[in-house]
Amino acid sequence: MKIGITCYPTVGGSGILATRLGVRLAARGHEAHFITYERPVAIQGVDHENVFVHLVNVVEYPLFKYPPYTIALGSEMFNVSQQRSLDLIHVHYAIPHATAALLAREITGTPYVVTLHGSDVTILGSDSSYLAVNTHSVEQADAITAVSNFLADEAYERLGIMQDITVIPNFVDAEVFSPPPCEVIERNSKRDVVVAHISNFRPVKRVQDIVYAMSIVAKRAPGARLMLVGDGPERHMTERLIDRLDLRQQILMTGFRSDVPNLLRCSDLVVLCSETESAPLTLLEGMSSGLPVVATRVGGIPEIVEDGVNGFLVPPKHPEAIAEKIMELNGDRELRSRLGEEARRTVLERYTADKVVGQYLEIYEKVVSG
Ligand code: GMT
Repeated sequence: MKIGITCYPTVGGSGILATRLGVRLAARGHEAHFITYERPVAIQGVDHENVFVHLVNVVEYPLFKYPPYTIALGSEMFNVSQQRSLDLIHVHYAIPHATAALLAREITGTPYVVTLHGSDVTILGSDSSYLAVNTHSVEQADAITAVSNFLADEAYERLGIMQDITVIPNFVDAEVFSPPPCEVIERNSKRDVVVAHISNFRPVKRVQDIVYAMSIVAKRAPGARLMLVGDGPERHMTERLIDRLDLRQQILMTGFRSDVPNLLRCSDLVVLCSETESAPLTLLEGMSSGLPVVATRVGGIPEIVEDGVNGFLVPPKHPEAIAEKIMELNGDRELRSRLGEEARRTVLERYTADKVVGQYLEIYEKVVSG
């Protein structure tokens, strides 16, 4: 099959997921044609004979305050559909990709599949600035998928989608994100824990809650360390808070890193305290690495994390609760191993490429056969 794929190429889990999927489809002999404004980060430096990148050209013009990206994207979808005889276009993150795909289909007849990822439904998608056109563009798709049951329900409710939405979970490469040996620290040595948090530092992630939690942990387990990996709008504010709480010794801000699998192998647990989240990749990556997770009981997280089985769930906006769970794991190496093994098992059972890619192919086949 020849599949056009549109996503945000540089930021966010939706782009990472779309790229992972494209590479897996290519490995199975399909053609993956990325139609994006930049080469997706996750395939930079990787060449594959079935992966192609078509860059959207947004023409600057003095008249424009906001260059019309949706039209440029729709035009490139049209061009690629014609030149490469695409069977379908799969867009990840509805805004504005679904609208561009709808426009392109009007001209070429090329069907499109929309995968809903998160704020394209829960935050931006349901804002009145986007709602009407976003809902129409999603509703008109030849198939709609969502990355969690939570998100599908939100789309029915907030966007008023009437069409069936198929839930297909996110996935990780379980060979890349695998348990130790760690190259730097021996994970089971007798010491306080190393906690990892990986995100794009957007307000929704509430990174500062983890810093507050760490200030509580530091009093009881002075050897515990927190690694904050990533970059984004709240990074500087977070740094200032770390200084104010005098936690420079305990918290390391690494910035953006390309060696996340190894950082996870050198950690003892993963923390995520978002106020909403549809299906976080960072949890899957931590769990695949054999780590227990401490995460907020919001959105689609309880579909992945079973409290007390493969990690712990805590209420949102509650640093004391995060600290308490970190301390529980800090004091009990056996508990860490048990939850970590269960976490890895959860991923192998439900969230690997082998379990998930076929579910997308089934959707494509249905769409193409009409
Ligand atoms: O929706 C967003 O906020 C951005 C989006 C992204 O591109 O990273 O994140 C969403 O999609 C990811 C990939 O499916 C999920 O891992 C995230 O949970 C989800 N974010 C939210 O729901 C806030």
